[in-house]
Formats: sequence, C-alpha cells, structure tokens
Amino acid sequence: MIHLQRREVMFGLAGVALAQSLLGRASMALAADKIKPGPSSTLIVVDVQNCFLPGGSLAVKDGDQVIPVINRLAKSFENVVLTQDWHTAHHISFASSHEGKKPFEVIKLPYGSQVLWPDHCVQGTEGASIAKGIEIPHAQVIIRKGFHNDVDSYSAFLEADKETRTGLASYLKERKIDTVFVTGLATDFCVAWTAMDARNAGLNVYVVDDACRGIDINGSVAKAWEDMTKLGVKKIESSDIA
Ligand code: VGL
Ligand code: ZN
Repeated sequence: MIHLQRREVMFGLAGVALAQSLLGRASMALAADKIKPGPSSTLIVVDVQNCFLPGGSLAVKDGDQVIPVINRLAKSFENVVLTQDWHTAHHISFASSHEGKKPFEVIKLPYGSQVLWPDHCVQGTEGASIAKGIEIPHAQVIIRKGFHNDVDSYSAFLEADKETRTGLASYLKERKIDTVFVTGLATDFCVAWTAMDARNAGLNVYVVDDACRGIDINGSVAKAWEDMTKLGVKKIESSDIA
C-alpha cells in the first residue's frame, strides 16, 4: 500500500513537471484559477425539457445545444439538481386558458403581470420529459414547479405569488450547499429567476452562459443579465470550471 502511494506521489510530481514544461508557467496559473466545484456546490439544470427544444411547443432557439455542455459540466459536480416545468393541462400561464388571448401577450393576474405562453410542459406528457440527451445519472433531486393551476413559477425556489416556496432553499441548506451553478433554459425566464432567488436565499450564484439559451422577447435576455448582475449573480463560461 505504502509503496503504491509513493509511486503515485512520484507520478504526481513528474506530471506537474511535465505540465510546466508543456504549458509554461502562465497557463499553469490559469489552470489553477479555474473554479473547482466541491461538496458544498451544486449544479442546477433548469428545464431542459422537450417542449423547450427545437420542435417543441415553446422552443428556445438552439436550446438543444446546451445538452452536451451540461453533460460535460455535470461530471465536475458531485451534487446535481434538475428542475422540471410541470404545469396542469389548463394552466393559468397558457394563452389557451384565456378567451381571446394569444401567446406572448401579457395579462394582469392577482400576483402581478403574466406573459401568456403556448401550452407547454403539461404534467406527465412527453413534452414535459427531461431531454433524452441529458445524461446525469448521479443527479439527486428533481424539483418540479408550476404545478399549482393558478400560479406560475419560473423560479425553482419561489412561485410567482412570491409566497409559495418549492422547498429547494431548505433542501440545499440541509445539504450544506452554499454555492450553485445555474444552467439550462431559458436564460431570461426560469434560469434568471432561479439564479436571483438563489441569491435571495443567501447562496453564491454562478450562471454558466454557454450552458444556457434564452427566449428573448423585446430584449429580455439583456434585461435579465442586468437584473442578475445587480443582485451579485456571476456570469461565467463552462471553460471557467475545472
Ligand atoms: C419557461 C416560460 C414558461 C422557462 C417556463 O423554463 O424559462 N419559460 N415556462
Ligand atoms: Zn412554464
């Protein structure tokens, strides 16, 4: 056993020397600067569901391109939470639930203004399933949201009434998680609201930009980044993670 450990140490030192000669000192420093997620970090994969992929009922442009990036990232995390938009068949956020209204119109509801969407992510349907390409067998929890018929929930923490909690903040607290990395769909809605509520729950929050895609209605992606930045959400790329 001891012999084996020594050999590993020697290999380790040889490896560092080799890396230094191949990469030079500057890139060694860069490699060391990468963020290494530990046991107190969680990757949150927001709503990578069929309805939000090209061909889906609320397709996000290039939404499928986040899949390989997220699969690769997930290998760096021991903790992963997936979320699923999970609506009733006649959910209040659907334009079809409001006589004479069309998708992407905005209406006033008791809890505030609501964008009306095409029907999407109805509980138990194929459209609501997590995309087949997502391969994260070690994901530990799936948070479903938007299942109350009369309240939407972009955020994985707090429903749109700003009162009803999903339980995710308490779960992360019990698991002693202090840092989350948010990825998925869509940047300007469920990703942004999840990231901002994570900040409001006192967590360190990174949004991995190349692991997200937006819907972008009237500049909503730029606005979402403005709001997230104000709250202290940090924007990074997947290449920043070791
Ligand atoms: C989403 C609109 C409606 C999202 C969910 O996942 O960003 N957007 N429901
Ligand atoms: Zn929805």
